[in-house]
Amino acid sequence: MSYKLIGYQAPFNFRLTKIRIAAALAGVKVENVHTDAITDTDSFKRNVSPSGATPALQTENGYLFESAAILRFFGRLSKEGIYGNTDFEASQIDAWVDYASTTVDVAVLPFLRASFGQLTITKEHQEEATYSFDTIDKWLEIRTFLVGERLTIADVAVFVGIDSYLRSAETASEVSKFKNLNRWYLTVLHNAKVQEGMIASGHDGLIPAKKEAPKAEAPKKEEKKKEEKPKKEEKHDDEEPEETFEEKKKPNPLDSLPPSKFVLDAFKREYSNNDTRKVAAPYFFENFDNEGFSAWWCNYKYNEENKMQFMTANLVRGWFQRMDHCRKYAFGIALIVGEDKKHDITALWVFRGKGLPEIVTDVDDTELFTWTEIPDVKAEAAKITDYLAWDGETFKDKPVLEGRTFK
Ligand SMILES: N[C@@H](CCC(=O)N[C@@H](CS)C(=O)NCC(=O)O)C(=O)O
Repeated sequence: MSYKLIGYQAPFNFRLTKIRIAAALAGVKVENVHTDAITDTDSFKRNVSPSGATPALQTENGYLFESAAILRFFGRLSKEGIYGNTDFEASQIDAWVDYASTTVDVAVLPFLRASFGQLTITKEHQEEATYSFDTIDKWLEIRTFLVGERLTIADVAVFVGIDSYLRSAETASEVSKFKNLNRWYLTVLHNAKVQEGMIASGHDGLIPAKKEAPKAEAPKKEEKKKEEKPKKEEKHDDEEPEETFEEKKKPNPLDSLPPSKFVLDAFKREYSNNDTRKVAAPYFFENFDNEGFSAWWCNYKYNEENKMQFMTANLVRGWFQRMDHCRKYAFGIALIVGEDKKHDITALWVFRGKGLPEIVTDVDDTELFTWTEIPDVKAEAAKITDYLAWDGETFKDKPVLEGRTFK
């Protein structure tokens, strides 16, 4: 039997990811159906999901809605004990699945919405999230998994919420201090079936990129006067580095390049603190070192698939997050240009060294873009300046809707 999973597939849709992981654990095949157009119809609300919300699942016996119910459905189908081995264990699992829906997801959702610019995180949001992490951390002090001795759908339900927080919250590094939660998260993440489900849901399945402390990103041009000094990340003396979410660093050939007269950090400071057209752009053209650096035009290959602007912005945000380890060697501007439901992603990047560095080609997103090296930056000064300034002749036909700076 193949099931049809109805919902919008996107890496940040943790409800869909939850179901995909359960399906992988249960060994059932699930086909994804995108349903932007049909969920708001009377027929969908009468027969599939009363509020029109997704995910929903089409089965041979009819439809199911509520992601937790679908999770349980696959749990029951599994012969692998992912819904416990006794009735009592199954009830313990129910308790955690409910806790995930009523407490963890509720605490984490504001952070996902904030990452789309839909709300601003308050002290109360942060306290609620921290509280829920603390409760799980204490439970895991003497346990490997939430229930029993093996991975169950209880772990899946809680995992996707924590994962969503780690990828969307500016304060994600906060989770590292909950050592048991941290250890459990990595155990679940590294499970082969969990990986299979995550990848099937469009998620990269990687350890989340380490977040920088909160700072003003993508400031409006007029606000681009002063760069806020990045706040130091909270350090905890008892932290063991190998237990954090940070990816291990490998030696980088860019570190052994001969010194360059173009100091990327100095340019970033000029760009953050001064008028772009009058100061930062001229600084760039005067100092750019064509031997020690390369500059690139970069365009998204699948612009025709862009739909809602906030989703495209989220795609760019995710891309920049996954580029985080390149910060010392890269500067970039990504712009969403065009109109609301018909827009493109276009970017300008500057990298240390010649050719696309390995640390950049290692990022999965890199192959979603076409890359064209700019042989002589001065020859393309007008266009480069427009990108730096997020306006100008270049965007006459497709105005800049929003942008993000990688610096
Ligand atoms: N409790 C529900 C929540 C479903 C939900 O809010 N889904 C979102 C997308 S992930 C949605 O469909 N929102 C639009 C709507 O509610 O019409 C579940 O876990 O399935």
